[in-house]
Amino acid sequence: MHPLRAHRLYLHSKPSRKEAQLEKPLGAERNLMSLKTVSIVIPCFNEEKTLEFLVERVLASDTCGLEKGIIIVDDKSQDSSFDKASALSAAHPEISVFKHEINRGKGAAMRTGFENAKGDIVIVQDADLEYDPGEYFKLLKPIIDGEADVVYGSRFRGGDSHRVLYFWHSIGNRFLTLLSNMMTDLNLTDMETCYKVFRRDILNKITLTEDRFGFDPEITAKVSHLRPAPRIYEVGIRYSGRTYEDGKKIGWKDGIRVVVSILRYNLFR
Ligand SMILES: Nc1nc2c(ncn2[C@@H]2O[C@H](COP(=O)(O)OP(=O)(O)OP(=O)(O)O)[C@@H](O)[C@H]2O)c(=O)[nH]1
Ligand SMILES: [Mg+2]
Repeated sequence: MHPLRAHRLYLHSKPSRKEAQLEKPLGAERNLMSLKTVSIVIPCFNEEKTLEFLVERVLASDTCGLEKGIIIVDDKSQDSSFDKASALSAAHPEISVFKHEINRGKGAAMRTGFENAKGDIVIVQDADLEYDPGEYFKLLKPIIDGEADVVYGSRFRGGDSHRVLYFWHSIGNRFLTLLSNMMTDLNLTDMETCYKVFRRDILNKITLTEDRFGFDPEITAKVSHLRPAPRIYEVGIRYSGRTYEDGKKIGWKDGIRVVVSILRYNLFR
C-alpha cells in the first residue's frame, strides 16, 4: 500500500467523498442492495483427497459481504467424497449436498447445482485445489460494482502465479479458446477456466444440456448469444494445476468433445 494512503487510513479512516467515488464506480451501492447472496456450486467426482480442504477455503473466503450458500453435487463418487460432503453439511448449515445415482459428468453436476442455487450470484468451483477461493473477491468485484454480468477468471491473463506444467495441454486450451472466440466473437483468454461467475438472472435465461466437459463451451456460447448481450469481464487468477499423478482426469478425448460443443452451440442454434 502507498505510504500516504496508509497514513490517511490511520488518521482519517473515512475516505473523502471524491475518494469513495474513485474506489467504487457508480451503481456499486445499488448493486450491493440488490445482490445479497452468492451460491458456490462444487461438482465433485472422486475428490476425497481435496474436498474438505477446498470447502474450508470456501468457508473462509471473502465474498465481499455477500452471504454464502455452498452446494456440493456428488457425481456418484466411488471414494469417500459423498460421506465427507455429508459430514461437512452436517457441521455447516450453509452447505447442501446433492447426489447423482449414476455418474453423469461435470455438466450434469452443474445443472443439478444451478437448479438448487438460490444466490443472486453463482460461482463455479471445482472440488480439486487448482483454483483458489481466496480470489472470490476479485471475481465478484466487477459484478458488485455494476460493471459486469458474467466474470471469467483467466489463467492466462495477469501477473499472478501459475504452476508450470504440461505444454501441449496449455496449447490445447489456447486452441479451444481461440476456436470458441472465433464463433462467439468474444476475446476471452481462457474459455475453459473453472472460475465462471454469473448473475443469477443471466443463468435463468439459458438452458444447458451438455453432461460432461462440453459444459464450458456450451455455457460460453449460450451466454454470448443472449440479447441484450451480457457484459462479460475477465480477471487474472492464480492457478495451481495438478498432475495426472495428483488425480488430473481431463484428457484428449474431452478436448474433442469440447470442439464438438463449440461447433454445435455456435453454428446450430
Ligand atoms: N472428471 C470428472 N469430473 C467430474 C465429473 N463429475 C463431476 N466432476 C467434477 O468436475 C470438476 C472438474 O473436473 P476435473 O477432472 O478437475 O477437470 P479439469 O479441472 O478440467 O481437469 P484436471 O486438469 O483434470 O483437473 C471436479 O470438481 C470434478 O470432481 C466426472 O464425471 N468426471
Ligand atoms: Mg481440475
